[in-house]
Amino acid sequence: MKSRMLRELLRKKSHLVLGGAHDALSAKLVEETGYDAVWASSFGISASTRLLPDANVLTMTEMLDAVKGMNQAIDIPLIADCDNGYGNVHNVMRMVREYERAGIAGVSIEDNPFPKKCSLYPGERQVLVDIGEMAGRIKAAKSTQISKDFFVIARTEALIADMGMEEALRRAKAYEEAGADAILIHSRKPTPDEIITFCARWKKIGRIPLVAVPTKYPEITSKELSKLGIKIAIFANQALRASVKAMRQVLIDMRKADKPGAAIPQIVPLDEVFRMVGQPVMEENEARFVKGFKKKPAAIIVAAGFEKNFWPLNQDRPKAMLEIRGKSILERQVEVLRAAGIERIVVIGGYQGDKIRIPGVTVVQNRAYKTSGMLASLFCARKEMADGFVFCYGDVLFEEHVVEKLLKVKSDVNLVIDRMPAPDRTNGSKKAERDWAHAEGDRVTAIGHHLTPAQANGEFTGIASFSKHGVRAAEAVYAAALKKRSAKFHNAPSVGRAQFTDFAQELIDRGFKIGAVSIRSGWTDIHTFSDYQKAWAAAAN
Ligand code: SPV
Ligand code: MG
Repeated sequence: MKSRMLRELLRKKSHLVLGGAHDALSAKLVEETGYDAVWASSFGISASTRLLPDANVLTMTEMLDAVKGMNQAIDIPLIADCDNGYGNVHNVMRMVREYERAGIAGVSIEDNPFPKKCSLYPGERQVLVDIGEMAGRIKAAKSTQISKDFFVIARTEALIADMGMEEALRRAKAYEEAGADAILIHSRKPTPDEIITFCARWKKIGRIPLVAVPTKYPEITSKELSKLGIKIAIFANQALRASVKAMRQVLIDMRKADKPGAAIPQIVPLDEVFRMVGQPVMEENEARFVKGFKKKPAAIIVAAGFEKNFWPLNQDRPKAMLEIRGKSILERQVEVLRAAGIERIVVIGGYQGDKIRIPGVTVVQNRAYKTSGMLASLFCARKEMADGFVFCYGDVLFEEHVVEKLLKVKSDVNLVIDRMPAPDRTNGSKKAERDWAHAEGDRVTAIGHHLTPAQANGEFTGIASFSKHGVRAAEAVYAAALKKRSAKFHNAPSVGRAQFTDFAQELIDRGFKIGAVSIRSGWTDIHTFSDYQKAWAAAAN
C-alpha cells in the first residue's frame, strides 16, 4: 500500500523530496528522476487539464480523476493537494473516503475558505477560516480514513495571509492536536527567513513533522531545509512551467521553419514515449493472450564500424547515415523493411552512433566498436534477437521482394545469396572484400573472404534471418566460441573481431543447416565511393 510505503520512507530517510506533477506522464517523470513521492499539484492540474485558475474552480471529482490517472502510472507514493477539502467537514469526509479508496498515500488540506485562491496569486490576501473550523476538517479527515497509514497534512496559510508568526504557530499546534500527521507551513516571501523562524519555534512546541514548498524562495536546498527541521520538501510547479517553455519554443521553431524537423534537437525520440507508455510490452501481452498470435520478427541492422574508405564524407556521421538523394542509407533500409511488414527495427551504432536518429527505430550502441567486429556488434542486441530476427549490414540497399522472400522460408538460419554467376560482379571493390559464398541447392556450404570467385557460386548480400530456434543455436555457438578464446576465428584474428561471415562458416562447420535464399537482383552494397556514386545514380527517389 502506498500510504505504508510513505510511512516507511519517512521513517528511513532524513527527509523526502516530492516532485510536483499534473498528469500521468509528469508523475512518471517525477518517479523516473528519483524523487521520493509525487505531489499532485492543484495549481498544475487546474492549469494543465482545464486551463483554469487554481481557485476551486475544478470540482473534487475532476481533481480526483486526474490524481487517479497519475497514481496508477507510478509505483511511488502520491500526496494529493486537496486544497481546502472542497467545503465543510462533509466534503472533507467524502474526499478522504474517495482518495483513500483510490490508493492515494495522503492528502493535504489547507485552512483557506471555500472557494480559495492560489496562495501565490498577486493582490489581496485571503481571510482564513476560523482555527476551530480547520481543526474540525482535520478531525473529520482522520476519523474517516480506514488505514492507520493514510497521511493527512494540515497546511496553514497564516504567514501568507499576513497573520503573523504567533498565529501560524498557534494554528499549527491546534492542527497537530486535531490529529494531523504533518504541518505544511507555506510562505511567499523571497527568502526563507520566516520558515527558519517557524522551524526554530516549532522545535520547542511541536511533535509532528513539517512540510515546505519553496517556490518563492527557490535557492534553498532540501538538505538545508532538512537541517532546519523540514521533513518533506515539495518542488511543486517547476515541471509544469518547464513544459510551457519547452512546448512554446518548439512550436515557434517549427512554425518559423515550416517543418517538424526544426523540433528534432529539442525533443525526445518517439521511442522514448513508446517506452514510457508501455508499448514494448504490448506485443508480449498479445503473444501471451491472443490466440494464434505470431510475433513479427525484428530487424537488426549493424552500422557500428568506422569506414576509412568514406573519409571525409563520414567525418560527422556513420556511413549508414550518408544520404542518397535526400534520404540516408539507413532510412532507405528502414522504409523497405517496414514495407515488408517489419515494425521493430534495431540499429547497432558505434562510430558517431549518437547521430543515428530515425523515428521509431531503437538504437543500441556498441561502445567498444573500435576493437570489435560485426559479430560482437550484433550480439549487443541480444535482447532484441530473442524471438528471431532479420539481419542486415548497414551498407546494403535492397528491395522489398528480397525481404519478403527471406521471410517466407522456414529454415532456422538463412542467408540471402546473389546467385548471378558473373565474374565482373566485383562492382569496383577489391575482390578480397567480397563475401563469396557457395551453395548447393538451398543450402550454403561455404562462405567468407577465403573463397575465391572460382570456388564460389554466389555472393552473400549481407541479409540474413534467424528463427527463434536459430537464435538459440547461434547464442550457444557464440558462447562456445568466446569460451574457446582461440587466436583465430575463420578469417578473423579473434572471435571478438569476427565478421558475420566468419560466424556463418562456424555454424556450417558445426553442422547447422544454413539455408540459401537465392536472388539474382534487387540489392546493392556500398563498399566504395564508386558504389556510393552508382547508388546515387540509380536512386529514383
Ligand atoms: C500547488 O502546487 O498547487 C500548491 C503549492 O498548492 S503552491 O502553488 O506553491 O501554493
Ligand atoms: Mg495547491
